[in-house]
Amino acid sequence: MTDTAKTFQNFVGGQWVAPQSGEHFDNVNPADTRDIIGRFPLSNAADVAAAVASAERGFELWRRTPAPARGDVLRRVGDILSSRKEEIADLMTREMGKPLAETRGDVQEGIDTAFYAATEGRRLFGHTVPSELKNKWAMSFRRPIGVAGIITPFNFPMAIPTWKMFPALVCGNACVFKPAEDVPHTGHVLVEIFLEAGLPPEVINLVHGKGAAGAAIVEHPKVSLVSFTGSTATGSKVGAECGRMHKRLSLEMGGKNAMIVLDDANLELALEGILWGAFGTTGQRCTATSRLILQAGIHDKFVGMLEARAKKLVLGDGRKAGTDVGPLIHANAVAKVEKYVGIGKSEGAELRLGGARATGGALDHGFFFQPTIFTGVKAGSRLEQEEIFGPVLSVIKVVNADEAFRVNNDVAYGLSSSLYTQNVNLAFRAMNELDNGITYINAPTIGAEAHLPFGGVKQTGNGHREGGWEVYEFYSETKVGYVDFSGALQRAQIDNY
Ligand code: UN1
Repeated sequence: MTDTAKTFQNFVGGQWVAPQSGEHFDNVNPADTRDIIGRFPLSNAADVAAAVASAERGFELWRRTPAPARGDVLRRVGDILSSRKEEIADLMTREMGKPLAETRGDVQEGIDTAFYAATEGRRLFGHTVPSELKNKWAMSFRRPIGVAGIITPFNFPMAIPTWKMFPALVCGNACVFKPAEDVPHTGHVLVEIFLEAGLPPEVINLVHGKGAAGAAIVEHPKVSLVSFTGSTATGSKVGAECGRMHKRLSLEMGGKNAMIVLDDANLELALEGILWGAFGTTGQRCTATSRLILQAGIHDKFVGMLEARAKKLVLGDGRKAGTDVGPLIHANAVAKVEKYVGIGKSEGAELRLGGARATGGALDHGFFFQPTIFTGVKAGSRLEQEEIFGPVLSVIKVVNADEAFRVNNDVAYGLSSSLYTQNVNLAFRAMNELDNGITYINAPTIGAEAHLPFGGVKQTGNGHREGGWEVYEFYSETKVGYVDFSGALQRAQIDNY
């Protein structure tokens, strides 16, 4: 099949071009590795340099385009995404694996982000405040920054690039975009849509490739800001380089998110929540529920309910009706999950379900792994502390809410958390006390909406948020203007005191 696979190009300098490296890599369907979607450029530093030079030209034009007009382009992007939602979801499932219902949601998140961005072009608020001096005005306003380096992960092939690029563009920046090497087709289609919507060509540049291309973007002196979503290990390297070069940087990294179920919880509701939170997207979300903290009174009953339902989850090709759980993204992901199953066993946790690759029939051709549940997991063990990014759930038993909150907080990450209870006082205490960027009450750890700030504390991020109103701060620089119309020198802090 490789011979018939289409060869794709980068988009640099306002045109579709072959990589200067001359090299390509295969984009493979993780549900069936015999299915090659296409060959994509394995770009090098020279490709990135050409993309940055193009983006600098694009920026000079785009920064002078009024923000409401920039927003109009994003509105057209939203319209096109809406009209092509089904077709794009299908190609996303083919290259990424998650079931169609999930890739439809992923496209919808892009649509929501587009329409929010479109109207933000008519806000981008600054402040006008009184001056301490007579006949003088003081105000703040937003300026674009320059060339934005956008490096995105495989798990939300549409939503995450849109979270970053739509606000970057509305604020007047130009982009150099490198989608994850596992999902380049979605990145290609998104760039086609930008162009169809009327984005001036050099404002967007697409450079496919692997880590070397990402590193070249981060290291390029003319890339003024970087937004990266991926592993904490890679994020540390990106952070060190951006620190050295004084770049503005937004990092969105790992999670070890917990759902807490207390004795008074609605267990049926919590059961639906944990199945979705732990095994949706095959556990490959930064927000996936990878720890289940159960109060002792309902522990055994709830584990029984969970096991009975989890073993009925249907694994398969996400494009087939009836599939609940798709494959992992690649062979390395399978190896990592296998490694953590071994770690869990060696730490004395009890393997209650799964723990191995899922095989037989069509599954033999993909990267399928059984939904896996460990009970008796000790707080502080590696299984309980480290991000796995797969369908592995660790169950921890606690005596009360205080202990549950402590266990939730005692990890290096802090993206999302969840509490199931009927007790309104505990619900509000949890929102104050759980060390996460997002806390859900009576809902699982996944399901963030595009118009609210998204991000985490501790090792999950570096203090920035995506989504909502906050992301517009990241993609713009605040400038202050003073206008003195008194006709005299007025010295602040001196002449008025
Ligand atoms: C991620 O977890 O990698 O909140 C992003 C959610 C989605 C986005 C998740 N809207 O689950």
